[in-house]
Parts: sequence; structure tokens; C-alpha cells
Amino acid sequence: MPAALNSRQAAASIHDAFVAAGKEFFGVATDQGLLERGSNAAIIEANFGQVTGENSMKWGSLEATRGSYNWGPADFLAEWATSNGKLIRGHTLIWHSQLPTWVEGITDPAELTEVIQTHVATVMGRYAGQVAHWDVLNEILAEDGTLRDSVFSRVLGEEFVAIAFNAAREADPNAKLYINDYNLDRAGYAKVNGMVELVTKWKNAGVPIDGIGTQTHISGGMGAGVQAALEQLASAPVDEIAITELDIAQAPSADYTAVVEGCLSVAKCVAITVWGVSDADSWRQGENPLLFDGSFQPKQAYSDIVGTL
Ligand code: 9MR
Repeated sequence: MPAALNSRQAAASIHDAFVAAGKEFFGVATDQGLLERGSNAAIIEANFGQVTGENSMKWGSLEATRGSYNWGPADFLAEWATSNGKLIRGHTLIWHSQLPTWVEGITDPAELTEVIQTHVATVMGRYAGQVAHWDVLNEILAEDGTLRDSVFSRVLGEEFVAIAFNAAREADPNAKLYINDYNLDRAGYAKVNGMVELVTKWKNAGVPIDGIGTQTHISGGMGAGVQAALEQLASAPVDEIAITELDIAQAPSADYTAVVEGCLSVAKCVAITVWGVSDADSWRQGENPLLFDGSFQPKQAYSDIVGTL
């Protein structure tokens, strides 16, 4: 059941408008604590079409102690999404941050390979068939476009890319498998070049990478450059591109609409996710970067995007 109209904060669904424009979904990051507070659930029910767990599906949240799983918050999110007809983006399987210390401490390549395979199979297996996109790898590049230093790169070199994606395809053949990163917002930037190179290399080697996720945590004035960055990412041999964690300092309407128009103009760009509903809960406190203000009122940027669509 959709929320009653008087509890909705924006009359028109940005997701419905985006789908009508030919795209897959317009979603938002959330989690149990948020869904149980304020107008988050009502707004998501009425206005968005997909949820990404802001923290609940990260390795550190799921398995801080080896072999002991904390599924509660992740299960809550998946069940909420399913019962409310929302798609899910799984975030994220392999990431150097919010990584349990027991994983950080592994030095043996065979052991780390097995641990990655088990993690991917266990987490993706649990939600198999329910998750539209999985961020298999998150933030593996340094700013100069080379591989970031992490336990994964130190112990396995670039091979962990193949290990993780091969395990992911096996665990849930229906999920679109993504490599996700930030600072992919400007065409020609070293990290964008590095991403296209890395994905091209591994795709040509037969590794099943379906999409590139560009987080898109940006400042005002950067929105106009996003389309060219999407075009460059789309030059990699992937099926699709998604904007996965959008937020823009002070939420200027011109930048938000430019990002949405950029995605509309690039055929491979299939989806947009904003990184939270309300400024009250944004990780960028003080920057007011989201589409709903601290009182859950939709901003100009929200209605202008719907207008554009
Ligand atoms: O928004 C998330 C915040 O609540 C967490 O404390 C933080 C922990 O690292 O992660 C934030 O989400 C990040 C996402 O998982 C990956 N890209 C950057 C996001 C913002 O930091």
C-alpha cells in the first residue's frame, strides 16, 4: 500500500518520471534506523523506486567477527524493499574501508582468495534474485588512476578483480555486477582514464563486469561536466553505467538537473541513486546536499528534476 497522500512530501514520484523517460530506477540510500524514523519510509514509498543499504550490507557490518554474521539490518532492508515493491542495489562486497580487522590481517594469497569467494557467495547467495545491482568492488582506484593500496592489492595484486567478479556471477547470475568509485565526475581526469583502462583490460580477459558505478558526490558547478564523464565511462566495454551515490553541496537545482539530463543523454546510463533522503541524515553534515531538507520538505531541485523529466 502506498503511503496516504497527506503523509507524502512530494506529490510526484521522481522514480516514476525517470522510468517514463526510459530509465531503470531513481533510488535512494537508506537503512533500518532511517526507515523507522521521520518521514523517510513514507517519502521512499511515494517517491523512489530503489533502495541501497547505506551501511547494512558492508562487510564490517555483516561479519565483524570471522564466521559470525549480523544479518538483522540487511535482512530488514531487503524485506522492506520487497514488501514495498522497491528494487535493491547491494552495497558493497569488497571495499578497503569498513572492512573487518580479521580480513585486513590476512597475508596469504590462497587464504584471501578463499575468504573473498566465501564472502561473495554467502552475502550474494542470501539475497540472490532480490538484488538488481551489486557493487562488487568499491573504491579500488587511487586518484592517479592506479590501484589503491589495500589488503586486496597488497596480497593479490590486480587479480582480486577477477576473483571477486567471477565469484559474484556464480553467486547470483541475475544481478548486474558493478565496479563503483568516486571522483569519476570529470572527463579526462586520471581516475576516469584509469577506470576505463582497468575495466577494458578485465572485460577483454572475460571477467564479468556489467557496469560502472559513479558515486557523484559533487560540489555546485560540477553538474554540467557530468555528462562528458558519463560518456567517457560509457566508452568502456560495459553494458551500463549508474550514478550510485548522488549528492551536491547546497543542492543547486541547476547542477541536479544537469546530472539528470546528463544521464538521460547517455544511453548506457540506466539509473540514479541519491545518497539519502533528508539533509538531516546526510553524511555531509552542514552541506545540505540532498533533495529533501532537514524537515523532509522537497527542495526546488526535486520539482525541477520532475519538471525536466
Ligand atoms: O553514508 C555512509 C556513512 O553513514 C558511513 O559512516 C560511511 C562509512 O565509511 O560510509 C558512508 O557511505 C559511503 C559509501 O559507502 C561509499 N562511498 C562514500 C559514501 C560516503 O562516505
